[in-house]
Amino acid sequence: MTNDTPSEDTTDGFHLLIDALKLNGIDTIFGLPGIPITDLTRMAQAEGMRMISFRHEQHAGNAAAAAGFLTQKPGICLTVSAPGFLNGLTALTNATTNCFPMILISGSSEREIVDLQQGDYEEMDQLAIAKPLCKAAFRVLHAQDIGIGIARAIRSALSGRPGGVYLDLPAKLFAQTMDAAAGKRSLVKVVDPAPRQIPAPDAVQRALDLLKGAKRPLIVLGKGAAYAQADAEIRALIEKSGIPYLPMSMAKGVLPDTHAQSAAATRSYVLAEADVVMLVGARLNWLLSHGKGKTWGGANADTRQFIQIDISPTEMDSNVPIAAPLVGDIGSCVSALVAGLGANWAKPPTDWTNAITERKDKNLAKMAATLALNPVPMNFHSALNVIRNAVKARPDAIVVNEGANTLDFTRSIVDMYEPRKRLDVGTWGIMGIGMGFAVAAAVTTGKPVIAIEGDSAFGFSGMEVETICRYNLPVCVIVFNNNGVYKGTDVNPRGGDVAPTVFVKNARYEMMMQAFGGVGVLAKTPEDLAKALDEAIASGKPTLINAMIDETAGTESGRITSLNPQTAKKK
Ligand code: FYN
Ligand code: ADP
Repeated sequence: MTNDTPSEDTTDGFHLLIDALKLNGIDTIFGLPGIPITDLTRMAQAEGMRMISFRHEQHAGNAAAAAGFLTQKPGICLTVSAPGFLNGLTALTNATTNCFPMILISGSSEREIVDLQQGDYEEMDQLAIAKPLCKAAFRVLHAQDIGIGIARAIRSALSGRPGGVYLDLPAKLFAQTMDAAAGKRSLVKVVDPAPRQIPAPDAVQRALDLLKGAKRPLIVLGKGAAYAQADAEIRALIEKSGIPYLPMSMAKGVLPDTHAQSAAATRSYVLAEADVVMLVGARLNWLLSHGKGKTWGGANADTRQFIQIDISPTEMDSNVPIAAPLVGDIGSCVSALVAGLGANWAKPPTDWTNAITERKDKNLAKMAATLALNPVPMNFHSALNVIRNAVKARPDAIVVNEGANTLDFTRSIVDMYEPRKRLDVGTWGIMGIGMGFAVAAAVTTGKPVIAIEGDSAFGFSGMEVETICRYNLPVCVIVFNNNGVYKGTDVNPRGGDVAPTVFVKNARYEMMMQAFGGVGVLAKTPEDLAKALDEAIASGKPTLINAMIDETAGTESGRITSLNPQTAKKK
C-alpha cells in the first residue's frame, strides 16, 4: 500500500469511503469541511452525493440524527478532528439518547503522535472520548478495512435499539491507495441491517391476557412507535381493540390527533386512572414520571400493571415492574397482538371510554375558547392558532419545535395528522436542534418545514439560516419573540446589567434571514403571521417570521417548572 494518487487501476481511502456509503444507499452527508476531510466533501459531491455543509458541526450532527429518525437509514455527519469532532459529539450523544440512528465520521490526527501525546495539530484521542457517549465506536486504519468499518457502523446504528455510532478516520487513511478491483471487493452491502425481532408467542399471550382483563386500559405511543414505520399495524391495534391511546410528543400524528380514541387532551386523567397500560416504543423515563407517583394516581400505582413493547430487553423493569414484557420490533409485536385479538374481542368498558370522551370534550372546548381570543399584543395561543390552521391545511408539512413555553404550548395546540411530521427536543429536552432538524426534514422529504422556535432556543442554531438560504430549502422559521428566556420581564434587582433571562428587546430576527437573501417578516398580529406563513408555504422560499409575543406571556420553564430546584424546595 502506498500514498500515491490513485491511477485508473487504483483507488484510495476517499473513494472507498464514498463508494461504501453509496453501496448502502446513503446519498447525503451533513457536515463541515476542514482538515483533513475537505477533499472528501468535494469528492463526495463530485461522485453525486448530496453534501450539505453547515456553519457549526452540532447542527450538521442534529441534521444527521433527524435524517436517521425520518428515513431508518443512519444519517451521516462528517467533521474535522478534535474541536469539530467535539462539536458533533453532542448531537451524536443526543441521537443515542433518543434512539435515532446516525454515524458521526470524524477525521483525526496522526495516531503515533496522538498516542504519545506529542502535541499534534488538533490532537485528541477521539475514539476513547466518543466510546462512552454513543452506542458503538470504531476506528479504521487501513483502506482495505473501510468497507467493513462502514458495515459495522451501519449495523450498529440500525440493529436492535437504534443509536449513534462514531467512526474515527485518521488523516493518513484517506490518501492510502490500493488496487481498484480489490478495493471494490472489500466493500460490503449490508444485508438486512435491522432484522425483525419476532416476539415469543407466550409473551404475546401474556400481554393479551392482561389487556383482556383490563377495566381501564390505555396505550401509550412513544417516538419508537413513530420510528418503526408500522403505522398501519398500530392503527389496526388501536381501532380493533378500541383502547384509548396517548401519544408522546414525537408520536403525535402516528394516528391523527383528531382521532376519536386519542386521550391527549385528558392526559392527567388517563395516566392516573388506567389499570393496564401498554407502552409501545416509549420509555418510563422522566417524561412519564418514571411510571409512579402522583402522575400515576398514587393509590392506583399499587395495582396498575404495565405491558411494554420494546426492542431492547433491558428496558423492561427500568423504573417499575413490567408485568408483560413484549420484546421485539414494534411491527412484529403489534401484528401479533392484532392477530391475537380475534373476532370476539370485547372493547373496553364504556364507563371508561365515556369518562375519557367527556373530559376530553370539555378540555377541547376550553382550548377552542382560548384560541378564539385575539389579545393585543399577540400571545402564544393566538399565534399558535394560526400555525394550527396552517398544519391542518398542509398535514404533510413537518413541524420542528423547541423552546420552553413555545414547545409546551405547541405540543398541545398544534394537531398533527401524519406520522413522523413532528420533530422536537426529545428525551433530553435539548435546545439547539431547531435549524439542524429543519434542514434534514427539508432535504430528506422535500416537504414544507415549519420550525416553531422560542427566541432563546433559536439562538443556539440561528446562524444556520444561512445554510437554509444557501440550499434554498422550503423552511419557514417562526421565532416566538417575547424578549427573553421564558419571558422578557425579569429585572436585575441591583440595576446595571439586564437580568440573565432577558434579551435585546424587540429584536429584529427577521433581518437575519433577509441578510442571506431569504424572506423576513415582522408579524405583530395573527393576521400578519397567517399571511406570511401562507406565502412561505406556497412559495417554498426560506422565510423567517419574527412573531412578536407579549413579553409577559409564558411561565418559568413552561410545564416543567417543578424541575427547578427552587420550586421543588418550596413544594
Ligand atoms: C393536551 N391537552 C389539551 C390538548 N392536548 N387540552 C386541550 N386540547 C388539546 N388538544 C392538555 C392535556 O390533557 C394536559 O392537561 C395539558 O394540556 C398539557 O398536555 P401535555 O403537554 O401533553 O402534557 P404535560 O403534562 O405537559 O406532559 C408532561 C411532559 C411534557 C413532561 C411529557 O411537559 C413534556 O414533554 N415536556 C418536555 C419539556 C421539555 O423538554 N422542555 C425543554 C426544556 S425547557 P391535563 O390533562 O389537565 O394535565 C427548559 O426550561
Ligand atoms: P418517547 O420519548 O416518545 O416516550 P422513547 O425515546 O422514550 O420515546 O422510547 C423509544 C423506545 O422505542 C426505546 O426504548 C427504543 O428501544 C424503542 N424502539 C425504537 N425503535 C423500535 C422498534 N423498531 N421496535 C421496537 N422498539 C423500538
